[in-house]
Amino acid sequence: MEHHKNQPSTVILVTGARGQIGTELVAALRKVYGRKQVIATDLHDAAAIPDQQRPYHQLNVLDKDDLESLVVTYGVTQIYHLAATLSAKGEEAPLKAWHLNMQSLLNILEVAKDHKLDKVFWPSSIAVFGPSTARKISPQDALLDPQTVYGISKEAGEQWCAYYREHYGLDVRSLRYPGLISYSAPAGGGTTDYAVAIFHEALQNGSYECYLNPDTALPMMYMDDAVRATLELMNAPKEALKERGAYNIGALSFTPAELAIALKMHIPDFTISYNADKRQSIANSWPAGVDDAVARHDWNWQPEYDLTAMTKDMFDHLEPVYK
Ligand code: AKB
Repeated sequence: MEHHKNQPSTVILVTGARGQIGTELVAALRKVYGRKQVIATDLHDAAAIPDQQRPYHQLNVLDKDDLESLVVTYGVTQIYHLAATLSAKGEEAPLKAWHLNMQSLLNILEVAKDHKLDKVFWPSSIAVFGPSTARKISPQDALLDPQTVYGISKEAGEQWCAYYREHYGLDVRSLRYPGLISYSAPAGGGTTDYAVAIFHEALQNGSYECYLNPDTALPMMYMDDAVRATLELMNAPKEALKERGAYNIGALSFTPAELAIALKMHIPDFTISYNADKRQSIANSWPAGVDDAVARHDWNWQPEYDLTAMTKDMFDHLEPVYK
């Protein structure tokens, strides 16, 4: 039976709840379902978590017994599994990243299957694409040839999700997130993180040294759009979702030079310099944009934030912090 979003029986567990996506997704889920219906979990010590951010539990997603005991104790009906090591950090310790990303997903899928959970959300990424994908805009059904361990874990994860869906009837849903831009929590360990760091450095120092070349276009999205996309996908009727893997979702595509121009509208004397590092080769393997026609068709996906609106909203929230 599908739980309607307003039924009190919906209990959601979120892993990686203190991360860049988790911070905002937990808040959005609590608005819809109520605070107590959303159990936040992460590696941080529970003692440090303020009351208004509870229920919160310290959880290492590699510990399947702990995960299972939370699911049973709270009568969890849905899991949003966000904990992962991202692309740049993953290259520093590939086997560790593989183990975390894959084993945690398998733990979630197993527990969800065994306890007959209603739904699971697991994010994939544009990191599934590689050099054989059309550089300008990647189709939904592109050949996946990821170049990073993170990307390989996302490609394999898409296959595992499809396996559990097909073999066990588990309702697991997934999006290929582009680089995400937000003001609440820092991005960490990704290749697209520059698009968040640049705002903080611009406001703090008036300048930024970018680790990608000026003309490196990548798919990006404002967090409000990403959170809305996630909730819309999770609330879409199951029969409408025809995609076997994860859905491409597009919003923005810009280069560091273009983002710098948008920032200059707010800080006219902002300066940017470039000093490409290892992350450049990861960025070079990703497309500049994605074709999201299938998501638009299946569950009416529509982005709302363009570059100007995103930049303005970032400044509206961050300017008071640095005053
Ligand atoms: C990263 O840069 O690794 C992530 C992603 C695109 O999945 N932001």
